Parts: sequence; structure tokens; C-alpha cells
Amino acid sequence: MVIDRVDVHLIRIPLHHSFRTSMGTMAEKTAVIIRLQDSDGVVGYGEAPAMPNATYTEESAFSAFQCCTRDLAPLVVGRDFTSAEALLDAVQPIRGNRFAKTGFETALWDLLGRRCGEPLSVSLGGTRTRVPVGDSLEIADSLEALLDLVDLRLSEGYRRIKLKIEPGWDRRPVEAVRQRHPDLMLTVDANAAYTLADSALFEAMDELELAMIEQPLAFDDLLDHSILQSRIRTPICLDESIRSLADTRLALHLGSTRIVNIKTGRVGGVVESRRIHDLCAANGIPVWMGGVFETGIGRSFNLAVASLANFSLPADMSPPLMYFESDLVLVPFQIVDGYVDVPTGPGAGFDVDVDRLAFYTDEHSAFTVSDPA
Ligand code: OSB
Ligand code: MG
Repeated sequence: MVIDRVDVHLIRIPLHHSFRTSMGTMAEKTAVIIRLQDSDGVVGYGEAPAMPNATYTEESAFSAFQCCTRDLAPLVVGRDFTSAEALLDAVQPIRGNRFAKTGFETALWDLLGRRCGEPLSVSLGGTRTRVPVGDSLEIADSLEALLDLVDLRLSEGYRRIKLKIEPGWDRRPVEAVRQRHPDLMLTVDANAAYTLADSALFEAMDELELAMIEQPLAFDDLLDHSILQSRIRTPICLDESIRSLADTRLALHLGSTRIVNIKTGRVGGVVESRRIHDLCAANGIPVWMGGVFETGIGRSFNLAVASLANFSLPADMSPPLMYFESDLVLVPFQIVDGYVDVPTGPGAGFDVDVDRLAFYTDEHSAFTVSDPA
């Protein structure tokens, strides 16, 4: 089985509303969608769910598109892969660029699963059949608007609420939500907006009984996180700082984090996600599946990974149509009673809407094996 054809699509989908965090305001959904086709005509799709700008990690969807077309596709087309690990070996010469690699790695998982008719969660050894979900709430225009949105999400069944915070929007909104919902599983996410000089703020937050504080400090500073964690009772959960198994080993060694947010895209794919999951499980560190506003394609891989046993906390798994004008899969997943079912179809278990993929494609490159002369 040889990868005969690679298609790289840069997609851009309008949002219903922009989404504001300490990283800035996101105005559109972007991603790179990878389509792999093998010599038997079997097709797999994957998603590199990178943001419009390099504000979350060093990659943007535009840089990921460049990496996919210039660096990765030539290493993949014409090759025969029997496992995701073999593909990761082939792209190993390319440094970093984990979102871009995830596009290819997930597409191969989907293709291999379709070839043998096995759902990805089964291939991975997942045990959960459904995943509890929480929502991530943007920085609101007012306290009233925030409180109304929390009420709405709780009425929709969400099992955890995460508030995006930044300097000037932290103590007051978090206190207001806690006062109104004393028993809610409540978390905050700073997306690296603070420094150790803000320790007093986080010490004061201990009394709000947050389930975790996500990435309070710089994206690349494990040492400061370990110092902050030693000063507060609330668990720190690293997001941006965990790019790999090696980062996770160091963070656990330093005591920089007590919970780990795993995102398939941020860590370079399903294989690395499972390695991080296994290491955390062995060390008694709970993990949960984060998100980067994936389409239904990327969310399906996240759901399969989140079927692993140590994914014990609610995932960021709101339906793409809550944010985007349109999704790229034919059948969007539903939240039922605060849970989303793990897909059971072959591969990642979705069907791509090829017309919508074409409609939202801004740039496209195709690679084929040239026929021998
Ligand atoms: O920090 O978890 C984050 C979205 C984009 C980039 C980073 C983050 C987020 C979210 C929303 O919080 C998660 C989602 O529902 O996809
Ligand atoms: Mg985060």
C-alpha cells in the first residue's frame, strides 16, 4: 500500500462571532486539511488545526500550510506506511511544526483504520465510550453577559466551565461565577498572560476552589510554573508548555503541573498524545483533552484519544457549529447529557463533506507519484 496522492487544503471558515482571549481576538477559523489516498484508492483525512496567527504556538495555519507543502508532503508521497510511527519516522528530519505533522499523522490513522475497518479508539486501546465535555468561555463584554452565558451552558448540560482570563478580567468575573455556582467545576485559562510578579493574585484565587489554573505563565517557562505551583494549593494545568513527551517528563520532574491538557494538534499527533497520557497515568497525573477549535475532522481524533482511561476530566469539545458558519463533516456530533460519544465508525469515524471542503479551501496543493517513464 503506497500513498499515491496527497492533497493539502488551507481552509478558512467565517465565525458567527469573534472569540476574545488574552491572545487576542480570533476572527475566522483556519486549518490545514490533509487528504491521503493510497494505491488501492482508500482515503484518509486529517486536520492541522492551527490558528490564524502564531499567537497560541509558533505555528499559524499559513505557516503550517507552507510546512505541509514544502517539507512534509514530499516526505510522504510515494511511500508505503504500515503505521503512524513509520510516518513520524519519515518526517522526523523536520523540526517542530507539530500542528503540520498532526495533519499527516491523523490522516494516516484514518486511512489505516478504514483499510482494516477498525475505529481509532479501538486501535488505541481506549476504554471510554463517551467523553464528558466542558465549555471554554471567552473574555466577555460585561459581568452580566458572562453570568448569562454560564447559565446557558449549564442548562445545555456542560459539566465544567472554563473562564478565559487576562489582567483586568480575572478576580472579579471568577468570584462572580463562583458565588452564583458554589458547586460548579470551574477552571480558568490565562493563555500565558501573567508573570511570577502576579503570584498574589493566584494565591488569593486558592479560596475560589478552582479545579485548576491553566497556563498562567509564559508558554516556554517550566521553572516559573514550578515556583508558582509551590506557592498555591490550586493545581496548575499546563497547556502551551507541553509540546511533547520530553516536555511532560521535565514538567513532572520540576513539579510545574499537577494536571495536563493534551491536544492532539499541539503535541504532534495521536501517538505523542498517547505517550503523554501513559506517562501521566503512571505518575498519577490526570489529563483531559483540550481543543483549538478543530472542525469535526480534528474533533473526531480528539474524541478517540480521549477514550483512553486517564482522560478523567471534561474535554473542551463544544460542537464546531457553535462557532463556525459551517463544519466539514456530514454528521456533526451531539452533546447528550453533557457527554459526546466516541466515534465507532472505521478510522476516525467521520465522513467529509467534499463540497464544503472545496468551498472553504483558500489554497490547495496536490502531490502525486509521477508515472515511471
Ligand atoms: O488555550 O485551550 C486553549 C482555543 C484555541 C486555542 C487555545 C485554547 C482554546 C480554547 C477553546 O480554550 C478550546 C476549544 O473548544 O477548542
Ligand atoms: Mg488553554
